[in-house]
Amino acid sequence: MQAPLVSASSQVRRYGHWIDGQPVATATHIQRVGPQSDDVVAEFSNGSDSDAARAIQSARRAFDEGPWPKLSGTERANVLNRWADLVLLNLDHLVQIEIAEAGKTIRVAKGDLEGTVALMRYAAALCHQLSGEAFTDFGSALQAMVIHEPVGVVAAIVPWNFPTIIFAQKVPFALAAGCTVVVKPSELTSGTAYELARLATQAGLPNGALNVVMGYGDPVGQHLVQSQDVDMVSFTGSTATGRRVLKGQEVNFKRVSLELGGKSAAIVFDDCDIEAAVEGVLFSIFMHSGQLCCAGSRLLVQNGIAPRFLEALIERAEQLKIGLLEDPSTDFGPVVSEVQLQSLKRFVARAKAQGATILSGGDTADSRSESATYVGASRTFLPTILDNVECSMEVFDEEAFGPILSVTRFATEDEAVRLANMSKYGLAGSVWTTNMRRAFDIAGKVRTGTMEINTSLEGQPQLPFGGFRTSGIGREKGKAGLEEFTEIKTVAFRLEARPPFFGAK
Ligand code: TXE
Repeated sequence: MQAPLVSASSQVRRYGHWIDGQPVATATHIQRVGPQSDDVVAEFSNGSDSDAARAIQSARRAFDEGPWPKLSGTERANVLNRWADLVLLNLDHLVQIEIAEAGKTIRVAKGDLEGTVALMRYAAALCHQLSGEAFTDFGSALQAMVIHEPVGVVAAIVPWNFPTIIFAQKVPFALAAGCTVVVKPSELTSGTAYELARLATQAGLPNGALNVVMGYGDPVGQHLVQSQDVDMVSFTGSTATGRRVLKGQEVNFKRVSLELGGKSAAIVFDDCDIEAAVEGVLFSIFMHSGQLCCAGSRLLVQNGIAPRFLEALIERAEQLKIGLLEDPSTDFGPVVSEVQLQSLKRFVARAKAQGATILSGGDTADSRSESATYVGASRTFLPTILDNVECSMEVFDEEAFGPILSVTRFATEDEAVRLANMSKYGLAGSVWTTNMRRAFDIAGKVRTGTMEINTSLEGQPQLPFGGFRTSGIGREKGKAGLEEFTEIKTVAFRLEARPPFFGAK
């Protein structure tokens, strides 16, 4: 039987928390005005400290007393696979929520949900792979094992840009390791987290193994970060909030994984396949209106090809179709909120004042006559390309978190590497060249968690994701993404009594 939403009587979905396998109503709600218009599209529970505490206690009980951590890998995998099946069955509903709350185009939203299912199935397969090591070379009297145990109760704090994918990079992996989880979705996009948790219960996940508590970062996120009953915080969001999460551990020392910002470089050489490079660069900065941490937001282009490359890039950027998010031919949509929109406008104004040249975009879509009639035009920031960006400018290394590409030219390979590494971040990047020796050399020299050669934004579940420097700590996805949610335990055992260490009694 499907548990009802707290209220689904009108177009506006009203959500409670999901705690201990059931919906929990709250007195007050956060109204979500959708990215596309002034309409309220959902109401999320405005969680309190006591709601957060209740969700933590539910997860704590499920870990300390419940069956989940003690199940076999096969039993856990069966639940995760059934969960993935249910997500597929409910895909259209989940896609509609992502369109309404996150402002995704239908193509991006579908891709996210399919990616979510793939991550769940991969995590299910990993349930069988929590193996350890055995040490048998200490002589006949002693042997030892090194094993992975679930870390315990995990608080998964999720941002608004990829509410399902980021959820799925954390939650199924934590569950596969035998942990129990409390999810705190963004106050802008909480709907799919609730739905995914409801479907998990339907798939047979024991009550309390996955809880969703909605609300603002303060108090709900803050409570999760500080609680003594939470063993690990897995956080994705801004570098500033990531710092607060780390500071919260001065007392507790709980495990923390952080997936934060980026200012990734796409390095384009004269000898690249120009058409493929243009499409790859375009995709990596303008997908979901550039609201992704691994966006290729810095273009480093070699002098010889720069004029031709930029001409082709501008032409393609200006062809991107802005329109109704539900229309499969729409390429590009609004940014998530008015706050974010104003921040992008100020960012471009500062870049201009510091000497950058706007080659394309720089304003909202209602400034372009052919887009002016589209209902979300005034909330859509046009694909923007800024030229003549120097290392000293803010735009060179600050994350805009929107569709803004900065362009810097280079002459040599060494200069390209130096510019790419001139960043406080180290999340991702790409290199575009037909010279494979050079490509691998550069992939080795750029200090980021992911480097791609002649491609961008490959997000397969097998590939670990995370950053160097202020881009974060730890890895999600891949086998590393499972081990992240485990503690290592050494178990030594004597087969014969050890000779006494101290003198005779
Ligand atoms: O992020 P926050 P916001 C960047 C982007 C954006 C900026 C602000 O530049 O403009 O961050 O966005 C919860 N303790 N990114 O405000 O604050 C919060 O409720 C615990 C990059 O949305 O980092 C939400 O669930 N949790 C990013 C989550 O943290 C707290 C994606 C992220 O919110 C908290 C999104 C606290 N004190 C924005 N305060 C990326 N790297 O992918 C807030 N939260």
